[in-house]
Amino acid sequence: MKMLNILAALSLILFIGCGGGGSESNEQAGSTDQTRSEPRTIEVVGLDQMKFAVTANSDGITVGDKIGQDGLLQLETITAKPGEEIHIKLTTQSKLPATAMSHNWLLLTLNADTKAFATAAMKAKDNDYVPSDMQDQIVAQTGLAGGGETTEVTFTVPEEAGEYDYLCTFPGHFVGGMKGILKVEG
Ligand SMILES: [Cu+2]
Repeated sequence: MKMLNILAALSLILFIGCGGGGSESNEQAGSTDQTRSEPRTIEVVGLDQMKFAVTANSDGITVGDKIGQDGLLQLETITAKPGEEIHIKLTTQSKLPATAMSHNWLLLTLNADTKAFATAAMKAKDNDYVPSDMQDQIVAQTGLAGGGETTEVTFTVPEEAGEYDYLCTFPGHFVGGMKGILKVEG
């Protein structure tokens, strides 16, 4: 943990030191450890069909059926290493008003009661459908994104191996299937 933070800080200093202009030779000279401290970005699309989707299959995720337009695929599982930095970039694809169709992405703790969390969330409209008395069950959360909007979060994958639920807490979406699993493999 601490080591990763130090590496992240070091690579930031190196980056600033380069003036951000990006001297390619310097970047290539960077050790693999520094490369690994860059967050992994996963671009997720939120659909009216109440599903998380991605544009293509890739390493570190598993996908299901095609969904929506543009050949999107349903995102089912994200596989991650303990302590890995992940950047979720969620974009809502919808023509509906935000009050009728918005999405968020919340990762819950290993022992969270996801169903109870989603039920409580429905009553938490004033807090963007995040139950404020259940903060201890949240590992990471984005804001709400209406049609055409993007919301993001970068978080550190928990150290404990296991299957962590993620979901959208907009009313009805969890029950509709807007959920998946972050598999932490030690
Ligand atoms: Cu949703």
